[in-house]
Amino acid sequence: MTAINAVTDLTTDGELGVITIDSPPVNALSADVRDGLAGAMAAAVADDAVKAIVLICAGRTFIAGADISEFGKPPRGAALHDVQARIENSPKPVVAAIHGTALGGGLEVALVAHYRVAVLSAKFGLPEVKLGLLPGAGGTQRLPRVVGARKALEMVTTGTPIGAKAAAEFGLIDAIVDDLRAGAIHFARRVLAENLPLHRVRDKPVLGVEEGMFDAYRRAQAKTFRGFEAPEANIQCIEAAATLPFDEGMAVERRLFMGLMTGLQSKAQRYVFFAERQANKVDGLDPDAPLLPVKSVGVIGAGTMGGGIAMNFLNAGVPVTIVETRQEALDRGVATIRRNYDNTAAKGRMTAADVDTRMGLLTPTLDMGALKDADLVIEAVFENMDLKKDIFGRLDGIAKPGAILASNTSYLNVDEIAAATSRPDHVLGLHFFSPANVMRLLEVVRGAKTDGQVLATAMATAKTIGKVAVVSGVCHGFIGNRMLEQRQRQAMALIVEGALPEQVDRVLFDFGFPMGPFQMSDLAGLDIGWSAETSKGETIRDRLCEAGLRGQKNGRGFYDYDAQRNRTPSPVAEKIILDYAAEKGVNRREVSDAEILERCLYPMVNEGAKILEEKMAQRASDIDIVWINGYGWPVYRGGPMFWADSVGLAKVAEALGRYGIAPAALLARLAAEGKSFTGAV
Ligand code: 3H9
Repeated sequence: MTAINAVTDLTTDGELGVITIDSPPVNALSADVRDGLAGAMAAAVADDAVKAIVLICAGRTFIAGADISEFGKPPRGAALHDVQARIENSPKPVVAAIHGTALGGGLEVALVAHYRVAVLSAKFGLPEVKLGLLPGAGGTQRLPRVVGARKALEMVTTGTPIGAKAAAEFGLIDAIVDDLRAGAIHFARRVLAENLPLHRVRDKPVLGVEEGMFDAYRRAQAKTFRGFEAPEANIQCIEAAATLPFDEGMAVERRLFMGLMTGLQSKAQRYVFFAERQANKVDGLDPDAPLLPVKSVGVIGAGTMGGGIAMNFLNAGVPVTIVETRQEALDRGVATIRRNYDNTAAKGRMTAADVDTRMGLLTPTLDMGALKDADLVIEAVFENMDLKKDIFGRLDGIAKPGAILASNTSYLNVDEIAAATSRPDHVLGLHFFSPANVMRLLEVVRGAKTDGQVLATAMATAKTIGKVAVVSGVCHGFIGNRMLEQRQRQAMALIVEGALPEQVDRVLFDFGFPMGPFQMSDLAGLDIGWSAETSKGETIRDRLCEAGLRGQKNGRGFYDYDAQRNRTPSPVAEKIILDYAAEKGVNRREVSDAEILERCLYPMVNEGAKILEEKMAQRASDIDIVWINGYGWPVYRGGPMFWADSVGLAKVAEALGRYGIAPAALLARLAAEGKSFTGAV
């Protein structure tokens, strides 16, 4: 064996040279890996005894891409294009042996090998678009030469990987093998024995190019790609592959790649990639400490939230006992879960057998005593402190010792809820976002007495059910809703001062949110938390509700909705707003789009700063993860704290002052020192 460097070695197996990369965790193409690969290729080519070369990785995966942490730093080591040229132009056949995830630069390296074999569980993709990038190592030019223009277009613009079976059907791999190393060696021997040619993907034509296909694709995906720069650049690269000679296509790829790489969107998306992984880490907790078991779950309340929460665990194969107080409510809740699954099955995303398996894991009951064996119980009843305290008091007498007791409250004081039990150390908040089976965010609310192991178990559990978990301290509305409140307050003030709901919504939609605050209110229902008996007609919301406006559910809110949910501004709502302003003696004025944006978003940033000051969030990037995954903040703007950094904190602080809002101490200090929240812009 020859160690080429710390992460690469070259061994021989008869007439074969086997290059092994071993660079945990994911064999990313760091400078060391590139150097190692270049050195190993040179050594293997120079060795007359070596007739063919196998490229394989140790650990959990084949190369999972470029090393994202190197981006934006001064270049080091061998250039990836040079390493690839060594492989592609090798006079000896190179067989890439793939397991795990051959992603991005990893797949691009595999694409310069002359042959590719993989195990059945392997996955192949070009996910660069998710980082605001495009495959910059020839992926956009080589992939369509293998899988055809259409499939390549889909793969580079969605970033979604394909499995080994599909890869074999598309000709992306030449064989599926059981034992990777043995299978690859066998394949390489066959190449030699049968004197198979040195296939170079670059020499192939792009198949499946159709007149107008790129513009048709742009039109079809316009809504999904709205605001993002990378999908369009990816499309242009595939278009170049389809219309230009290989080297010219490569030049287009290079130019567009550099444009994206140096831009703010990709910087934001790369930041979010690491922020998301960081969010799951709890400062001060040993990541290797043992966790509590979560093998069975209880859910109290079979309403929209309870049902959605239950589905997360059923999907992960964890049995759920769901408790209601009335049979009718229980039946309705269970029927809703089944209907959701049936709908998924009807769309072909699940089989009928999958539906049965999941429903088979669900035990509906009216008896709270049935929760005695549950490892984790999540209460999801409506927001009422007395009710929650009563439930937790009773649960305390039922749940086994060591069980985790969680509340899905979105605002209430988790410590007060915990105090209703004799084991506040085993109580925390698990704040799911609606629809709970779809939304990725989970706020894990750490009470004053929550035990570290309980918290760590909650974080790990979140990961097993596919959520992005963020730790929040106990404060009103936690991280997300606490900041949302600031935006809502400003939005309401703006429509009194002179804007109209559609203007405010348009500004936030154009910023990149899926909808603005008034559309959101209509969707949620204007009457949430409102009652006719107690309404004093004091707020615009009171008056809208008193006038019978309820939002989307009755087709009348800030907007009127037709049967297809198309919306037009509501003249009734507008009159209520104008009357209200007149009554308050407000002299309505023209409000600029810039003011709307600043007033809706800067106070949120300010609240984020307070949340950090009070240590309610562990780090600024956690706040960004909350807003991206729970509230539709556009990922290409990196979340409110990253965005504020990109605007400049001095500018944010100055504008807040101009609007009569005192900047938080942390914001003021960072602004004065010329610093930032995230250090990432
Ligand atoms: C690219 O290739 C550009 C090219 O076109 C070339 C242009 C010239 N770099 O996700 P996990 C770390 S762009 C650096 O928890 P999993 C990650 O931060 C790249 N670090 O594991 C984490 O660190 P920590 C295209 C990376 O098993 C640890 O590895 N490729 C990279 O759930 C474990 O990660 C991609 O976009 C990286 N590329 O999932 C693939 N990848 O433990 C990105 C991971 O300190 N990666 N890390 O928190 C993934 O999608 C997932 O990590 C993967 C494993 C599926 C591979």
